[in-house]
Amino acid sequence: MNKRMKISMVMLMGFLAITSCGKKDASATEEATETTTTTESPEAAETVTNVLVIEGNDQMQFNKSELRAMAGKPITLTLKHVGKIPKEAMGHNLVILQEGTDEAAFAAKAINAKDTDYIPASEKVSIIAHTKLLGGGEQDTIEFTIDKKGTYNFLCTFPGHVAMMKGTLIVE
Ligand SMILES: [Cu+2]
Repeated sequence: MNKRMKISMVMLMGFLAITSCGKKDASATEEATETTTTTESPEAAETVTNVLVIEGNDQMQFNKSELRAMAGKPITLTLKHVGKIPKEAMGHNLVILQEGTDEAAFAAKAINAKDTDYIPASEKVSIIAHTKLLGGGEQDTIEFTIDKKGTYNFLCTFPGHVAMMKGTLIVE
């Protein structure tokens, strides 16, 4: 085998190793996460649950309809718009409402709040927390704490999106 061939063989093998490794790593991590959550004590699990990540896409969907967090501890929530359409046409936000808020009435008021990115100033008391309005490729992280255990509705207030983009945040 001449030197040049050897080099290209080594490079090819290195490339194969990287690509196959990447796949292996991903499944190994998943397995590891599963085992740790089952073996860890409930106290240890609590510390990881308050980091929430949710995605919105160009099909007007969140990738989760249920989020869970612990009461009385700071919650870090990241909304990622994984689509490509700008916010003027496919804007997404995530607004968490106080318990007992009439979601339909809230969304109807939000439609008229274009100047404030569809966050209606008159309804501030009904809002626990909200992200910015995002376009494709953008993301926003917010931090808030909910002391009272309960089930809180969340929604995207971009006009028309609430029909598809809503869910519940369960605080335990
Ligand atoms: Cu939306």
